[in-house]
Amino acid sequence: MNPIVELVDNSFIFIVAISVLLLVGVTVAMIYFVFRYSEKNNPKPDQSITGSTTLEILWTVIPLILVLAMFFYGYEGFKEMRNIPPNAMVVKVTGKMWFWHFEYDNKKTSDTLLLLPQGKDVRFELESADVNHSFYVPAYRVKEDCIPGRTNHMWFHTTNEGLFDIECAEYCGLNHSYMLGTVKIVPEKEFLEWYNKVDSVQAPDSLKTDSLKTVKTDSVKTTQLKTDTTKSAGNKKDSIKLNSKDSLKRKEK
Ligand SMILES: [Cu+2]
Repeated sequence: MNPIVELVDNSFIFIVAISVLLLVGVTVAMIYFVFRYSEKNNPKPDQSITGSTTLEILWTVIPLILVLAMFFYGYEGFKEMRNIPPNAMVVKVTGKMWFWHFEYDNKKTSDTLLLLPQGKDVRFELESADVNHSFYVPAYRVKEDCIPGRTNHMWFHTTNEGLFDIECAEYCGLNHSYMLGTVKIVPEKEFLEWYNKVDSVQAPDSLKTDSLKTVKTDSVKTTQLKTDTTKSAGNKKDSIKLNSKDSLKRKEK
């Protein structure tokens, strides 16, 4: 299991358990006191109750221990979140109004969909192109602000294959609630196939033909050749047409 997920869940369950215990304890005591010390049952107020040092110490020390325990569990999770493995793969995340932009080490980019290999440590470098955003991946229990003019860091270890939500957790304007994305975790082989595939780019205008508007960067030269052959093929077609017209004319004659 992912260490961050485990630690965050432990501290969450610990805090919820203590909260539930306190809620139940306080509620039960309150209901008991309502009946036990009601005016109806005690027409004359009891004047014998005085201060108790033992009680004072108990209700100071017990909550202190509980709060320190909550801090301990929280801090364990925080340490793990800050302890970024040095050889983790890096993805640059840029929050923009209103979508997520991802850039990998080899300059490959994508918007909204974040493809990651299974079983890897991934370090995110978080930036913003405009206003404050917050990169939040609930399934991995991580959330970190994207602030213009600075780079924040975050990481997690990818575990199960599948699709996981990305949300913006910092109100960032009109379409904040639509600033969603998806982490897609796939086997490493499948990821590398995508990662090593060169993105298609727009061909320069001089190379554009009607049927071929986008070409791969590494096949630009081939395209130029193809364009030339298309032209000469076109010429041939024209000449064939001319010939057939000629022959028709001849037939008419
Ligand atoms: Cu946002």
